[in-house]
Amino acid sequence: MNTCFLGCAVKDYGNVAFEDLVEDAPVGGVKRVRSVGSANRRLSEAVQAVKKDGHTSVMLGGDHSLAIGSVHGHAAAVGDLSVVWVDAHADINTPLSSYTGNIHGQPVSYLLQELQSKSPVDPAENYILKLLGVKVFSMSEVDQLGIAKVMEETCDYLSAKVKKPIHLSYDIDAIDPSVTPATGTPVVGGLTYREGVYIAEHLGQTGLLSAVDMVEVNPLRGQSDEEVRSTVSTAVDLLLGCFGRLREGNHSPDYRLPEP
Ligand code: B3U
Ligand code: MN
Ligand code: MN
Repeated sequence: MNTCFLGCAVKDYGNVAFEDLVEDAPVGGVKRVRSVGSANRRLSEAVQAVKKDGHTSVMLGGDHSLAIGSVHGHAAAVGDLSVVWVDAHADINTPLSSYTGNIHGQPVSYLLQELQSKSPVDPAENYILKLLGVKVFSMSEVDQLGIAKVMEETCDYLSAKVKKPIHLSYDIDAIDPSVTPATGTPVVGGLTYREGVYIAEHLGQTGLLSAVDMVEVNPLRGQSDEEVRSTVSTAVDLLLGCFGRLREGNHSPDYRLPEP
């Protein structure tokens, strides 16, 4: 166990070893079902082990389909959760509504009980979000309200009834590609660095953060060392924000100016 400069104890549980399945033909247009299924089974077990040891889980990825196992393992260990999904995409396609067949566009649909019996309902993700009444803030709302108001409303919504542990699933492609270009499906017009860090800091300060996924960081997609550096260092800053790093500095309240 190591201690980071924020005073948090850090234990590295190591990489989750995934099976390399050569035979993994698409099922009804959905790609790599067996590989993703087996990887998520192992990841779920790994997250359960972290939660049973009493730690906050941090999962670094990787394809956002990994959130299926991460949220599953978290819920299996602690019960009811609030999930906050920060993303340029909704990731709520069902196997039949998906036009790409990529499971990274579908994890939320597998996690929602309401979609298990009537999957799929409609090709449009927007339709599904409205149908289920999922609380969503789009980029236009971030522009209209400002990130502080969006996060205030998010946390009011989450704690309206009971305060449940929060699972934050943070897709790096939610941040504008001018800052985090090394990712698989960048979308122009995303969150600024400061908005992205604010989300992390605000959720960290609730004291309810119980698991964090930081995903779709893909150094192979960077066009230069600088693109990779900027993406990775932003991901690190987002994680530090979750764990209490303050941009004004973490100063001890006992600090006194040295006497001459
Ligand atoms: N909605 C599209 C695109 C996409 C979703 N998530 C990512 N890309 N990273 C899909 O494939 O379902
Ligand atoms: Mn995603
Ligand atoms: Mn995305």
